[in-house]
Order: sequence, then C-alpha cells, then structure tokens
Amino acid sequence: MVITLFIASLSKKIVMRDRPVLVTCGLPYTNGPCHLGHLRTYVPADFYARYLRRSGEKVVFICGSDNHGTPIVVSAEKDGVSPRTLSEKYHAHFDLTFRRMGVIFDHFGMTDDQANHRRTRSIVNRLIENGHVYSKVIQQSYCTKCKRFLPDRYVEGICPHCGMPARGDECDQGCGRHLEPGEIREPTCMVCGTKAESRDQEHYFFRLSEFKDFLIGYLDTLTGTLNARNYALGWVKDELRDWCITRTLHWGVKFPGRDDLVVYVWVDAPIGYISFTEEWAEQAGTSWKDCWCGEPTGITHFIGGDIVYHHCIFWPAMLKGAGYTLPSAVVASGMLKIDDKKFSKSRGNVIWVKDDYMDRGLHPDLLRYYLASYTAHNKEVNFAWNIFADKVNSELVGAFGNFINRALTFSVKNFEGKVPEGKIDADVLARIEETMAEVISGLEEYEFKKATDSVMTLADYGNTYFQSHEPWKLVKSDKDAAGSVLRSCLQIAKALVILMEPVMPAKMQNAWKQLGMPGEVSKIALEDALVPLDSGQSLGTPEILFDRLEEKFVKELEKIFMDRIKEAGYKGKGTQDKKIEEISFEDFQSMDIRIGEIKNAEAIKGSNKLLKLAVDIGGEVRQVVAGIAQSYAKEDLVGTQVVVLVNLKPAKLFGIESQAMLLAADVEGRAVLLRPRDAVETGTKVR
Ligand code: B3M
Ligand code: ZN
Repeated sequence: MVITLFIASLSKKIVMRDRPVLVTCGLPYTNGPCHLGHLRTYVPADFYARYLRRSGEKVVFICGSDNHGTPIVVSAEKDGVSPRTLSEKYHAHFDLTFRRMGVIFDHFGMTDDQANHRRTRSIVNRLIENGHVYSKVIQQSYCTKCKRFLPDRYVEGICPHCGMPARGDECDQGCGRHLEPGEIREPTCMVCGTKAESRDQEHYFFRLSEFKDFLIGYLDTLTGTLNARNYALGWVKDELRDWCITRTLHWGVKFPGRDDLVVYVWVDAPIGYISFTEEWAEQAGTSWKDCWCGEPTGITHFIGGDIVYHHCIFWPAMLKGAGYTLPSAVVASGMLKIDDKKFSKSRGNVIWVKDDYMDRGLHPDLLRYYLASYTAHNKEVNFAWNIFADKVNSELVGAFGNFINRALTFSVKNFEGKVPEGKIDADVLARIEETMAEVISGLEEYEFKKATDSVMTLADYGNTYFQSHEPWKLVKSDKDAAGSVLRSCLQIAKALVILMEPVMPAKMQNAWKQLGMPGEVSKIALEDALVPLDSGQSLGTPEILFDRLEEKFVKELEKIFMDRIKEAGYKGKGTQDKKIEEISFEDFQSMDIRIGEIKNAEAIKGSNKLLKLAVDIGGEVRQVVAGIAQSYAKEDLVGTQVVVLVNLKPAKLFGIESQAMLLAADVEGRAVLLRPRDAVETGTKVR
C-alpha cells in the first residue's frame, strides 16, 4: 500500500539500523521567561518528534537550558543573585512551560550540571590532543573603571563588517555575523558606559580554518531546511577564521589547566546535546553512544534561524575534531514577528507564554496550531491576537471542530450512539490516503504547514461531504444509506484525530474519547487512519471541541499587549535621550549630505539584509552597501532619489567597499529610506 511505502521511505532517510533518532531543540538561556519566539522552534520540533514516533521510529527528544555565557551573568548581577540560582529559577520555568504547552522532552537538562562539565572538558581535551587548539595573545576590550576584561555581552560597539551597532559576540542588528573577541569597533562597557581600552590577553583558538574542506563536503550532505545549509555554505566559502574558544569569566566550564578562563558558551552549550543524551540514557538503561558515536544516526537539530552559524559551522567542526557522530539535519525556523513588528523584549514587543497566554486560560493547542499552520517553517511567523482569533474561530471552531461535532451528534442521535452499519465510501478512503501521503511528504520536507493544511483540507472535505449527502433527509427515506454516509464521516473524523494529534495532542485525545476509542491516540500508528471503524462500536458523548474566542476577550488581550508597548516606549525614550550627546553646528556642517539617485541595485551573496548599490551623488557614482534588502525589492530602487552621507569613512561589508551611507528611518528594525519631497537635482546639498 502507498502509505506503508511512504513511511518506509521516511524512516530510511532518517534512521540507519536500529538506533534511535535524536531530535533536539536549541537550548533557551536561563535569563528570562519563555516567550512566543521560543515556541516558534519548540512546537514544530515536538510536532515532528510525535509524527516520527507515530510512524514507528524510535525517537529521543532532548533539550535543556543554557546556563552559561555573559547573558546569564549580566542578568544575575542585575538581580543580585548567583548565576546558578538564576539558572535554576528559569530552568524550572522553561521545564514547566514546555510541559504545559505539550512540548514533552524525554529529558530536559542543564548545561551547568556535572555531566556537561565533564563532557565539555573531555571534548576540549580531545581537541587539544588532536592538535586543533592553539594559544595566542590578542587585544581584548578592557574597562578601566570596572577593572575587568569585557567578554561578549559586556561590551557594545560597532560591527566591523557592516557598521551597524552590535553587541560583543554578535552583530544582532546588522549582518548577523558572529564577532570574535576584540573585533568590535568603538567598544564601550555595557555596565558603566565607559569607552573600553584594548589590552593584551592570552586566549585559546580552535583551528576552524583547517575545517574548510571538511565543512564544504559535510554541508553538502546535510539535510533539514535549505536556509540553514545554504547560509552556512556561503559563509564557509567566503571566509573561515579560527575561533576563540575561551573567555575571561568565572561562570562556565573551566578551560583545562587555566583557572582564569572558561570556555566560550558556544562550546559547552551544544555539547549539552550530548551530555543530556547521556543523562537520559543512564535513566533509560541504554547507551548514549547509540546516538553520538559511529556512523550518522539521524541526529536532527531544531534551531532558530539566528543560530545557524553555530550549528552548521562551529558545532560540526568540533564534533569532527573530537571524533563524534555528525548531525544529519539542521532545521532552522524563521523568526517571529508580533503585529508585523520585529520581536523585541526591550520595546515590549513580546508575548510571554505564561503570563499572556496560559494564565489567561487559553488552551495550548490553539497556539500550537497557529505556530504549525501560519507559514512555512523557514519563513517569518507573524503573531497578532486578531489573526489568532480569526484562525481559531474560522478554522478550528468553524471547520475542524464543527465537522467532528456534526458527525458525532448526528450518529448519537440517529444510530443509538453507535457507529452505524454501512459501507465506507471508497472516495472517502482515497481522500484519507491522499491526506496521509501529503502529511508525510510535508514532514520529509520539514514543511509543517503543508502537513497541517492537508489535514484541514480533509476537514473541509468532511464538511462538504456531510452537507452534500444531506443525511438529515436520507435518514427518513433510506436509513441504510444514511448509515453509510455517517460511517464514512466518522471514518474521516477518526483520520482527522489521528493525523492532527501531533499538532494538538490534548484536544485530539479528547476527540478520540468522544469517538469512543480506547487508550491514547498518541500511541496509535498513523496508518490506523485507514483502519475502518467497527460498525456497532459505541460512541462517546459529543461535546464542543473548540470554543469561539469572543471579540471582547480578544480586545482585552490586545490591550495588555499595547499597554506594554507604550510603557516600554516611554522607558526607551528616557534612556535614549540620556545617551545621545549634543553636537555643535560645526559638527553638523562637517557632514557632507547630498541628494543622490540609485542607479543600480544588486543582491550580495551570503547576506539577506544587504544590497550593493550604485548611487549617483552628482556627477560621481559611489558604491554603497546598504541594509535595506528586507525593506525593498532591488528592482524598485533604481531611479529613486535618496539622502546620502557622502563623507563617511569607507568600510568593507561582506568584503565589498561601501563608500557612502543612505539615511533611513529605523522603524522597529526595518529601514525606511528618506528622500526629498520634491524631485531635486542629483547632488543637491542637504543643510
Ligand atoms: N542558548 C540561545 C540562542 O542563541 C542559545 C542556544 C544554544 S543551542 C546549543 O538562541
Ligand atoms: Zn554586522
């Protein structure tokens, strides 16, 4: 049968031999509560793990909290607690929140636990023995006021690659690159705002550059979402520099033989995937080596799209250098936007899973459905309460829930609460089979929306089937025929419940019971969607599966959200005003600002944010690299007049020289170009 073949092909792709498939999720930092951005990755991963299990795979689903690194130390200092105490608090919070959301890991560990310290030291020692690590004296930012070196998030400044404001180890507002210690330009201390100075310090480096050929070959075989593989390949081919793997901190895993250094958090965090597997295996009475030693075993990492570099470059190189099994797939999710604006905790543009969602009495499965069905996995998800309510009311209440309820209520009323006698329509079985094939191919492609949509299409088909066969008339004229229609509808309902369980496990368990089915639907094989319901089997008591979300309630949710944004806005303005210093009129006059015209616009390989432009500034054409690729289509830019800062020191971005800067308004991270209200001659000065 077609389906068994599909399932067989899925398993062959994912797993070799009898070893379990290890599915992991990126580890949340323990410095703040769970927000919707987190769930963007965890819900689809849980969905995937459930589907794999239901198609007969052995799956180990592993995650844990990331306790090290400067984000945690900085937050702990602010709260006046130890990093361990802060980590335990948020660890417990994430653990519980994930469970409440139905994201059920086999194990949820902590990177600060002993197993991870041990495994990290062992891997670092192995890398040293294998000649992959060397020491070097580098110039590190140092704050003379705080009297300390400034690793990672202790320092902010300007990205040397794209010129955008950046924080220590990451250009989070510009090109998204990882930044090495000492690379950031104009470093200032995050804690006291003092301009940092550079001081010599000895650090340890991983010879990443020697892994170039290996990575090119490896990435070519890596499955998962294409965005992960292609970005990583672009970066590897572009340039690969050795990687500084130590930091001057006391919180973390000590670098072997050095009491003053810990390993960089991005060394021990992914190693958590291994040590958490060890912790799980010990409890389960099996061996972690089944996953992490020898030939590829189907390891699948679900991550946010912003940590592709770490998972597709640093991590496989480390595993290769230390002799562990390489991951088979990296599945990178697109980012989350709220109300079409970039997610931002500091701007209040955030939805907290516990406070804003669960504690308002909203059912976890509604959000799971939203996240799985909103858009393709590698695209941006936009969340807004009104879209959420629309989706719930029209798709879950109006289509899916309505169909199951109609089929059940009608059977209970007219066929003594039992599955009627009668033949299941061949067309119905064919539609179910088609849906199953689509679901499985959706999963093979990590297209969770495709899988979910196909189940919803089956629900629509069910509604049409019920409506067009008019069983309420048929039951009076030809009861046997009505019985066949209802048995067919109940079969559709059974298939819907089985196929939708990975997305909405709690709701589907409820529906399973209503159908009179025993046990847990999460233990039922996907193929059972085609196994006919027995005539005469007792049905359960029908009840409404999904409640409508009323407008008044949705307005309340919106208000909470808007109030938070407003509050953050006031705070944000206050702090910004303080930071920006006054300048003299002479300072202003020293800027050569002119009206230019864009003559040409090209994409830049490896960057989804930047465009290479040719800009006429009045008789002279300058090459400008601008971070506007996400705001404008390049074709639309040619011929546009813009405002150009001409005498800015040239800088190289992605290896391309930028010889001027376009002025733009920063609208929640989106660049909106400034231009003259009336057409003026190109080259006109701005004063
Ligand atoms: N703790 C969180 C992030 O950057 C980081 C993930 C670690 S995964 C090994 O999204
Ligand atoms: Zn940058």
